Formats: sequence, C-alpha cells, structure tokens
Amino acid sequence: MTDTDYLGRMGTRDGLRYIVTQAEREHFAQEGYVHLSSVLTEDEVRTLDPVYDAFMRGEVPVAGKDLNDMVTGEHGTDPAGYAIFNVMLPRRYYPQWQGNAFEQVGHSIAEQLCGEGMTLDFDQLLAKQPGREDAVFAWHQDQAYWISTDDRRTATCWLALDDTSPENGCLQFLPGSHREPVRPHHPATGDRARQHTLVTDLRPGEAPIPISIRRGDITVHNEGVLHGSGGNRSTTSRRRAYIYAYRSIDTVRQERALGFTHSHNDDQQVLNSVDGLLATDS
Ligand SMILES: O=C(O)CCC(=O)C(=O)O
Repeated sequence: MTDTDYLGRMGTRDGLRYIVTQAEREHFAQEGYVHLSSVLTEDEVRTLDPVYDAFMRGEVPVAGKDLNDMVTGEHGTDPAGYAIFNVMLPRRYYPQWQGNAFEQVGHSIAEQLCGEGMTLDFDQLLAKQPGREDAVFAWHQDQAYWISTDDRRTATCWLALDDTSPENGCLQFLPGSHREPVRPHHPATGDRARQHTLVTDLRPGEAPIPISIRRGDITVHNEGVLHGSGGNRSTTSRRRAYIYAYRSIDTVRQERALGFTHSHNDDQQVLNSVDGLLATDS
C-alpha cells in the first residue's frame, strides 16, 4: 500500500464515534501515524473557533508558562507576537470545552487504534500566524518528553482548524520511525526551565513526509514516530491545531502519581525527574 491509498475517503461517523477502517488501523500500526478525513463536521469545528481565537488574543486567563511561545519559551507577554502560540491544557482553563465532540470522537478513535483502556492525558493548542517562517517545530519523538512505562500506547489526535499544507507548516512524519528505540534528544536552547522544547537530529537521507489535511480532518500519531513541522510561509493562512493526546489508563495514573500533568508549570523537580527517566530510554 502506498502512503496515500487509504486517503481521500469521507469519514464515517456513528454519533460521537468515528469509524476507523482496517486500512487506517494498519497504516497507524505500520507507519506510526494516520490521516483521518472529515472527523469533525463544519458545525462542530465552528463551535471551537471563537474560543480558540479568544485564547489567541490572550482573553482567556491561562496560568504562567501554560501560554507560551514554543520557539522561544517567552510567556506572560502579548501572544500576538509569538512564533508558535501554545496553550497547554486549554480545557483546564476553559472548562466548558470538557467533554466536547472532539474529545469524545477522539476517544473512540484512540480505542479503535490502540485497544481498550485509553484515556485523555492532556490537550493543547498550537498555532502559527501567517508569515512566521520561524514557526518551526523541532524534530522529536513524543516519548522523549514523557515517562517510560510498560504500556506506552498513545494516540495523539491533531485536529486542523485551518487547511494545512507545507506552505503554512503542516505536520511532517518519518514513517515507521516508531519501530526504533527512542533517539537521544537535547533541549533546544539548553535550558528547559526557560524553553520546553526537545530536539533530535535527522540522519542523512531521512526525509519526513508532509501531510496536508483539511479543516475538520485529523492526523493521529503514536508516541514513537519522529515528527515536526516547518514555518508558516503563507501570507494569509493561519495554522491552528487543537490536540488531544490519549494514553493508557495505567500510564496516565503513573504520570499523575509523580505530579506530572503536562502543564509547563509542573514543579521543575518533577519535570527534571521525568527527563531523568527518559535518559535511560534513549
Ligand atoms: O503542531 C505542531 O507543529 C507539532 C505538534 C506535535 O509535535 C505534537 O502534537 O506532538
């Protein structure tokens, strides 16, 4: 099967359940990611727009580093100037989003791709304004950010609120890279207390594949696939994504027992201890 054989179909929904096909399940298992079309209806996406934009204008109160620029680590300033606008745990700060259609449909997808016993771990917003060529999301594997557990099953559902393409900074995946051990990562700026991003290097000849998707589509990726995204070269189009990460109930329980919630305000010692656990993994 080529990378695109399974694409192009209209998604099928049964209420708040999205029906994942066998081909899509196989693609996720083999390549570490999958593109699912028309997961949310236009009406459902439209209900997210005004709240998302209120977050982007800084009108929804968000604590400390949970509203930040993922490129520089800046926070507490006017988010209009951020290269990659990031809000961690938006449903904590806007509780009316809890249980929304995306959250429920995403859970159904996570259990079809990964099996039963999946739960929401965290959500986040990641947006790039037009003309921000510096809005580059560094190559990484999500597992490098997280604790190591026996059951790492992960389905990270990345919903596009704008059509995305290489021009405005869509996601790019290195197919099958989840089948290797997690690679060594290093802090992008050397100081994780100031800037959260971890980065790993591509090997010679490796070329991640850009995945263009439409508003209302999602990509789902696992914890091991190497991915990142380029800057936004479009002069007109924003690139707004809303992300729900589902992991196994046991893993989330272990994270919370450590005090790890995916907030960038988590105790620095906890964040360091999570990194410490990761070091044995790389
Ligand atoms: O939105 C992006 O460009 C990166 C998102 C990402 O790395 C993730 O959701 O794991």
